[in-house]
Amino acid sequence: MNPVDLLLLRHIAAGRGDRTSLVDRAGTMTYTELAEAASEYAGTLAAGGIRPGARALVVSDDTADAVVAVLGLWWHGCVPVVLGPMLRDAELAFIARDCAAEYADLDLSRERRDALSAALGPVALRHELRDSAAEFVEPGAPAAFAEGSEVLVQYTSGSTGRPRGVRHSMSGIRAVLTGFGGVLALTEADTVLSTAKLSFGYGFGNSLLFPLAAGACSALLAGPVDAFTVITAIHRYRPTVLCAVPRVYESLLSAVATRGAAPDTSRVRLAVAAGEHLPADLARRATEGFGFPLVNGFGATEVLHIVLATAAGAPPRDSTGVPVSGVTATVRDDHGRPVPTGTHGRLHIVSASAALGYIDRPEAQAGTFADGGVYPGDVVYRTPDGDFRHVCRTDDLLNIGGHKVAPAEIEALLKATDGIADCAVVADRDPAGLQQAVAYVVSLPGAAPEEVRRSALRAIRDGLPPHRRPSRIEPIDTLPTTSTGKLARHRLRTPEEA
Ligand code: 3SK
Repeated sequence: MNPVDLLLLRHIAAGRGDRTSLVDRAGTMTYTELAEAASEYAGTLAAGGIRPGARALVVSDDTADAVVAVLGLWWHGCVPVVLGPMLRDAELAFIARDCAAEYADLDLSRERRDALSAALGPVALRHELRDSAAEFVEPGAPAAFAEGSEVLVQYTSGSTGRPRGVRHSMSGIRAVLTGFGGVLALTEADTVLSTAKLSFGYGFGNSLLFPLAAGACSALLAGPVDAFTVITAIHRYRPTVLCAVPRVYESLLSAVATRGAAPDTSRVRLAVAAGEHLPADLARRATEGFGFPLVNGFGATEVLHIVLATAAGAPPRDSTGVPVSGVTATVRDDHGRPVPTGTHGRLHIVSASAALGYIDRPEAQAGTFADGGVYPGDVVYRTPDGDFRHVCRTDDLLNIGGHKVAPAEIEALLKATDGIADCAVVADRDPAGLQQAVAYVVSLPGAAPEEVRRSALRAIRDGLPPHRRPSRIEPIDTLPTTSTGKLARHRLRTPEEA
């Protein structure tokens, strides 16, 4: 079986080839056109001597070309690794080495592509292959992937800031299609718009797996995600299903409140919020303000997509939901034993969507993939009516709009900045209850605090992509420590985060 059988060829065989599969700023593509483009892409890979089974980077914003690349790689039997263009060159080079990528399709400016090509090492490059392929190789039938073999790698942040490659299987893809796919219940009549990008597991499912499996249309949003671009996309594509992280709904509500810029959501039959904690008040305001049912989902890259979800149409409340079809969720103590209702513990998920494991991280793998399932790294509890409630992460990772941000990375950057003696980065809440990062900075003796703050801001702006920047820098005389002299992060956090 190949994902393209499930996502494309089945629809064509059933006579639905002329339906629209994708729409982006460049135009639309039918299922037949998408299959032709993917098979042609596979032909170029064959002509270029790319080995089926090779891991292949697709560095791109959300465009039809990126989807063609993923499907073409699958067709040829390769393993796509989709990455966003906002990653820095050093991070892309790290990932290329980490997953031993043999091929890269870089949808970047020519200057960036040229600079990056050298840093990627011995990787065949799409733009060179396309220019040099001597002859066209007629693509064959899609390669067969065994059910338990690797078909997809997605990168997620580790608590040290070193990203981890998560290896997914064909059976994992099938499991999310019947799991959270059952909640979405997409049909050919649907158009899905996801503001979460393909490079994030949430967006990959929303924009590629679910709509194509259903024969629906996926509307792809390239470029920055803000209230203006999202409202424009809603008007242009008229989605029936809208998927976003909670802070996008907050930004839409605030655009309505401050500028009267209400999106026309009359066609949206279902909206999904996932990727970060959804405050109950935001769920209520979004549902009332836009008039659509809002499903709150909890997912993790290690289980491919959403595994807990609230019921569509249920009154908004502070709930992380219940397991979707095919998923068993329990709350466990540090020894892996289930804890009673109401007691905080580690969320443990058993699902066929569980990944095969991490690339080359035996220690992290042993901690996460354990006790017959997956510990995604979250503290939760269960209410007497069976609902799960999210409490916090088990590690220090912050979750800013779905981006898992490692404080260690920001701290290392700031500690190397002139005038800074020490620093600690912790989570805080903004007025809407959404998580943000705050950096507490201790100045070196004699350094002027205002000057230090300015250097810190400069270092953050120059060294971090926008989604990983702290929203506040706070000067502090000394960092609090525990009795053993370790940093007492909990004393810097707001009570909700401690
Ligand atoms: O929140 C996440 O990290 C996530 C990851 C993959 C798929 C879906 C979600 C919500």
